Amino acid sequence: MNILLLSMPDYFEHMPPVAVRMPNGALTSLAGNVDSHHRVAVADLILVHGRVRETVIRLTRELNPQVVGLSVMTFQRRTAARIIELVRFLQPGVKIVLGGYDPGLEPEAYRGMGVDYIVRGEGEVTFRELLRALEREQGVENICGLSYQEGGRWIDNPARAVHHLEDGEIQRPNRAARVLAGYTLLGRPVDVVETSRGCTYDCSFCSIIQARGRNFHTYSMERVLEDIRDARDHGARTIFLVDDNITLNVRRFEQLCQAIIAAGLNRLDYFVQAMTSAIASHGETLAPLMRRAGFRYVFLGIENILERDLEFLRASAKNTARENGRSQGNATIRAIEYLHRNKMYVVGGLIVGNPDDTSQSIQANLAFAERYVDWPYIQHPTPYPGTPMTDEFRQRGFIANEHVEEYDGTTAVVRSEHLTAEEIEYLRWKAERWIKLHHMPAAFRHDPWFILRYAPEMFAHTFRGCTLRGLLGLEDGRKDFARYKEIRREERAYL
Ligand code: B12
Ligand code: SF4
Repeated sequence: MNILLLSMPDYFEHMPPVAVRMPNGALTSLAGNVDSHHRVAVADLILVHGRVRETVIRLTRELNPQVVGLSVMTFQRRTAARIIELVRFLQPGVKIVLGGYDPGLEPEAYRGMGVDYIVRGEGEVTFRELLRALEREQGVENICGLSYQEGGRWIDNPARAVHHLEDGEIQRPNRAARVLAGYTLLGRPVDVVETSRGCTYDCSFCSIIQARGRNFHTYSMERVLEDIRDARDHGARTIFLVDDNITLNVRRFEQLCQAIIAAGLNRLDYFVQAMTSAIASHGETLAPLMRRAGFRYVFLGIENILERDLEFLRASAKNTARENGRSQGNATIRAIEYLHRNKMYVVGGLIVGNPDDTSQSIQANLAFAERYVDWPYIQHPTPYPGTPMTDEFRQRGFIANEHVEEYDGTTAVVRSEHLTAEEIEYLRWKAERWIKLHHMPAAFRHDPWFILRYAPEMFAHTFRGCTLRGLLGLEDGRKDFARYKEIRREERAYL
């Protein structure tokens, strides 16, 4: 069968396509796990975000797919609906399959969209079994993790158990299936690699617990190294490790760093997401190893610097430093110091606009970001399907915006007890633009040609909507903000 797999073009404020165009790891993993006689094409539509309609038409004509799969996050739901409509029009008999966090956690939202199947949870085995059933014209009632229509009503098969990656059943991603080019992270070709799946924490803003429960499974070190080599051989110079929480097992993470060094793969740049507690508690040995292995940017899940907010986010435990099992207080500054001492950059993940936030509590977090982090990645709490936070916001009547295409993390869609959603977003937006500029000299030293060439575009993106008068304080900054919001609204119409 011919299979076309698409990821959505929608991006959010911190990932302007001029600087960041990341591949979707799910699609190549699915492509690597279908039976080998299928012809699979993977298209990450972020690579053509200004030409989505033309590209989908072209690919559908060229490939003539019998199956089209879409990977969708919540804020991409409206774009997914439009792509489904287009594909249906072009190829009426095609089978359309959805997967990813949003269809998996809120399948009901997709039921009127002309979709045939929804894969809930991990997709490799479910998708392979679905293709086999379609090919053999068999029923799908025994395929776990699948939702499908029968006689006009939707049936949800039982959930599929979380995969134990250790058994080697899940094959490496098939990167050769990609049919579009141009992935980049600040000018360097980038690829994504997984070393583990899952997490045992339960932060209230995270979709993972509802999606797969609290567990942690790992691929073998050999497989991880082969995967990194494959990414490199396909042109990557930066590797983004997309593990949910690689720092759950620090010992294994240290072994991974050693294995990367021993295999000579440390000339690549690495980007990883980490918990502050793990870095603070093990930084003495872990941070120098990470540096030697090539880690350059570490996304730290700081979440918030105030204990009250950390409690709401259920993120206190993962931000507590420990020594010999005893709490040593908040881990954030210690983690940042270890990373900086070892010449790594901190991407600071913070969440502001929580239910009891005031202007002062938000400002305290923004001031912290300005002082300590290299690249701010500040978001607002967003009521994604199935997160504990969503229930709480709903109960308190704080959800101010039900347009899910705006649930991108940097659009405030919930208010706090003291502030409107708009005010929360304005405070963050106003401060964060300037904090981002601090990192430009470091980015320039690493990739001077890219920065020279694209700095004007990156600057224009960061300051969209702003006038010189506004920037100089001669005009109310809220006018700039209103223009920015309007530009953002228009940008969201990808096709
Ligand atoms: C790594 C990561 C990123 C990276 C890389 C993204 C990329 N291009 O790969 C970065 C940091 C860039 C990122 C950014 C964002 N992310 Co993100 N990210 C993740 C993370 C940690 C892992 C995703 C991953 O690659 N996993 C590995 C692959 C193999 O697994 P998978 O994606 O789960 O796919 C499996 C199944 O879902 C399924 N499947 C998926 N698609 C399809 C399609 C078909 C057809 C089928 C059959 C099956 C299927 O099968 C796959 C294989 O088993 C997740 C999850 C988490 N626990 O937090 C969040 C997550 C996906 N991100 C999320 C969000 C919201 C974002 C952002 C909007 C903002 C943010 N919070 O950072 C931006 C948007 C990016 C953009 N487009 O502009 C949310 C999505 C929530 C939702 N309900 O939509 C998650 C779940 C985190 C959360 N908040 O809970 N993200
Ligand atoms: S530690 Fe990270 S992956 Fe784990 S529940 Fe919290 S946010 Fe999600």
